[in-house]
Formats: sequence, C-alpha cells, structure tokens
Amino acid sequence: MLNCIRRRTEEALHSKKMSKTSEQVHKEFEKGLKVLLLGTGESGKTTILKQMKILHQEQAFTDEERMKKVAEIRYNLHESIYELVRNVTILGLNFDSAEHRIKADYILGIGKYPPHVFDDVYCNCVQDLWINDSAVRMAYNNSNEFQLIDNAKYFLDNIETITRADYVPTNEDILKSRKITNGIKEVTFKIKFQKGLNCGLQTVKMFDVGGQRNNRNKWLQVFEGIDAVLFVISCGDWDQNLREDPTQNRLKESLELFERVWNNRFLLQAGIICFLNKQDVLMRKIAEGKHINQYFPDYDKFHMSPNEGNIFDEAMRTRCFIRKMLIDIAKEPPKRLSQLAGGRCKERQAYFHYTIATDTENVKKVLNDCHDMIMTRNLFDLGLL
Ligand SMILES: Nc1nc2c(ncn2[C@@H]2O[C@H](COP(=O)(O)OP(=O)(O)OP(=O)(O)O)[C@@H](O)[C@H]2O)c(=O)[nH]1
Ligand SMILES: [Mg+2]
Repeated sequence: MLNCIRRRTEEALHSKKMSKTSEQVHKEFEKGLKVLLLGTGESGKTTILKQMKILHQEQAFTDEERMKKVAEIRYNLHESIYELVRNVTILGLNFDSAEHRIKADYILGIGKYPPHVFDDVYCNCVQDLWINDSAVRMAYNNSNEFQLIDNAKYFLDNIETITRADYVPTNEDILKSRKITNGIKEVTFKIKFQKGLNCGLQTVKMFDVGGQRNNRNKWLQVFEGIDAVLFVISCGDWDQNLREDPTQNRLKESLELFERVWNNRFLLQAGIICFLNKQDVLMRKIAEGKHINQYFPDYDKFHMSPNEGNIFDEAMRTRCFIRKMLIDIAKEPPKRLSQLAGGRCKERQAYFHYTIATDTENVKKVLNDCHDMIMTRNLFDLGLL
C-alpha cells in the first residue's frame, strides 16, 4: 500500500516537473531570439538578411521593393564598367583599338553615376568593351588591385535583361546586388521550425549593421540582450584592401574585428557563430591560380589535419587556414570573461560554417543548424537540458 502511494507520488512529481520543464522550454521558445549580424563592409551581412526574407517571409520582396532594386542593380552595372574602364589606364594597359578608346571615353564621360536612359548606344559600348577588349578583361583579372564589386561579371553578362524597359529583378539579381548599409536595420521574422527542440513559430529579431569603419561606432546600441552574433567574414578577399582604408588588407581587418567582437564585454553572453562566407569567390580565385601565401606567409607552414579533407585541394586548404586563424583567436577565453570569473571560466566557444550567402539552399541549411545551436545553448544555460 505504502509502496503504491510512494510510486504514485513520485510519478506525479515527475510529471509535474516534466510539465514545468516543458512550460519553461515553451516560454524560452516564445521569448524569441535576438540575432546580430556583424562583420566588415561587403562581407555579406545584408545578403544573409535578404535570404532570411526569401526563406521566411511569404512575400520576400514586394513589387515596390523589386522596382526600387532596379535602380540599385543598374547602378551596380554602370559602376562595374566605369571602374574597369577607369582602371585600364591606371594599370598602364592600352585598349585594343582607337574605337574602343572612344567607347571608353564615352563611358568615362558619363561619370560615376549611371545615365538616365540605357539606350542602344550605351549598351553596345558596354558590351563591346566587356566582351571584346583584352585590356578590360586584364583589368578584371587584376581587380583585386582596385575597388570592384564582387558580382560585376554577373551584371555585365546580363546587361541586356537589366536594361530592358520592363525589367523586374529576380531574387538572384537582388541577392547579388550591392548597396552599402548605413546605420542599423532591424527586421522581425516569424519562423516556422520543423525540427529540433520545439516545432512551431518563433520570433527572431535580426539586426543588420553597416560594416565599414565609420559605421561601427553605432554598433554598441544593439549589443544588449543579444542571443547570438552571426559574424560574417569574406574568405574571398585576402588579396584586396579596404574601400575606406586602401592601406589595410581586407582579411586582416576581418580577423582584427573578430578578435574585438570575441572580447567585447557586452557580448560575453552571446553565442558567436562565424560564417566563412564567399566560398565561391575563394574557389574562383584558387582556380585562377591565385594564392593566399603572398599576403599571409604563415600559410606555407600550415598543416591540415587529415580529417579536414584532401590536403592537395588548394581551396580546401585555404579555407581551413582562414578557419584556423579564427580558431586561434577564439581559443583564448574572452579576456574580460576570465577576469569576471576570477580565472574560472565558463566554457565558451565559437562555431564555424562555410557559406555562400548568395546561395539560398546553402544558407537555409546553415541557418537551421544555427537555430538548433542557439536554442540548445539557451536551454542549457537555463539548466533545462
Ligand atoms: N559571389 C558572392 N557574392 C556575395 C556573397 N555574399 C555576399 N556577396 C555579395 O557581396 C556584396 C556585398 O554584400 P552585402 O551583403 O551587401 O555586404 P554587407 O556585409 O552588408 O556590407 P555593408 O553593408 O557595407 O556592411 C553583394 O554584392 C553581395 O551580393 C557570396 O557568398 N558570394
Ligand atoms: Mg549591408
């Protein structure tokens, strides 16, 4: 009799505890997540935000938004040819013919901003220079020496579509377009998660900030109560310098910024997930015979561990090397955290993903993994796991 009562009491307590736990898990889920995108200029933060819209909003871009993008994309198209033509001379190259020189002067005469009308004369000039002039191609192959947007080739190859009067940008066009972020953008998503700790809707607030140096002083405003930082780093620009400081290497700037974010005292509670982005650009550069060791001599001493992949795969080795430099920074517990804990440090680690932010399927998978990780971490911190 007594045994029976005890068993029932234990069962009741267990079930009460379980329902309390499940209530707490539910509460934690309902509270929503605050996610912050950080990284240097042009690393791909806004592109990740655009992917969130594509993946989690019924209508990713309204007709009005698409129409607004037309001007941005045409701006990207014009700035691409303008910078290429301008740099032919700067690089000491010569156009193939007098006719091409005249066409180049016509483009330069328009100036940095695109013309009001993209007529046949304009389109023919751009296409002839882009497709047929070897000096323009040479400038393109050396575009790490000046500032050219990543997807210049994509826009120049698609000039006929982009300049049509009835042009409506596709999602791919929008993902590949480039417009600098100034200030802070906040977007709230209601996300339906299929798997993981809880199936249902969760609110995710995502903050996108401008990554160029003059924008970074605004970052502090949004550091409060952040669950996770998605730190985006471009792996394709080891041979380029910053737009805002032509003396600083872009990858070095990213590594230094990562170190500052890792040690930032306002972000000690946030999970840090690092997106090693622009893997397609990295692979393209390796395929073109470019190497990182010219800019990062330590690469020659770098040894991949056998489980990281084929050591003869140069692209793989390069991405592992960049990852290793980040791991070395994150290996040290944040300086402030060790001080606060009097030397006894709560374990903290950074997570790494290789990404191509313009590829929706790739980002979908990575973001799902990140969500699982953030929720697991939050529930663990609350003692619920
Ligand atoms: N090829 C390629 N292009 C990418 C990738 N990720 C981003 N881009 C392009 O890189 C450019 C810059 O990306 P953004 O997302 O605007 O960069 P950002 O980090 O928001 O830059 P700021 O607003 O200046 O801080 C855009 O043209 C993107 O389409 C990638 O993985 N591969
Ligand atoms: Mg941006």
